[in-house]
Amino acid sequence: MKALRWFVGKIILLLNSLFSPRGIERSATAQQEIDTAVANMQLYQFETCPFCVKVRRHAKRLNIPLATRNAKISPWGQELLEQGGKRTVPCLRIEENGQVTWMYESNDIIAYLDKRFA
Ligand SMILES: N[C@@H](CCC(=O)N[C@@H](CS)C(=O)NCC(=O)O)C(=O)O
Repeated sequence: MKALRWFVGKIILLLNSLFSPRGIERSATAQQEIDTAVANMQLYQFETCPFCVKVRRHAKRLNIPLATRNAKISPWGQELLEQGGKRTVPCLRIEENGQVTWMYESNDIIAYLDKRFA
């Protein structure tokens, strides 16, 4: 089962890199504003989780440099559990005006990114 999961994970990563989405283009100024706005967000994720791949691909399509934190590696998994409330990925940590929001659910994250950056 573990070997199968490893194999499927590798296939997901291969397909993801073969069919990598093209990012939208912006003026240097507009891109700079986006880069600044996204600097207070981090995506807690697993490399081969299909829901995480979906969010990462969407971020690539929107051309936003979304920082990722591998929740399988210490201390991110523990931090996600303790501060977010559960270890499920993907989860987007958003820090705004000193307030932190932990957003779970890939579709909600994608909708949020669209609202902010599309
Ligand atoms: N409906 C969720 C599904 C997320 C999900 O099932 N994530 C799995 C990884 S692919 C997970 O975090 N499972 C809990 C765990 O592995 O601890 C979404 O779309 O974000």
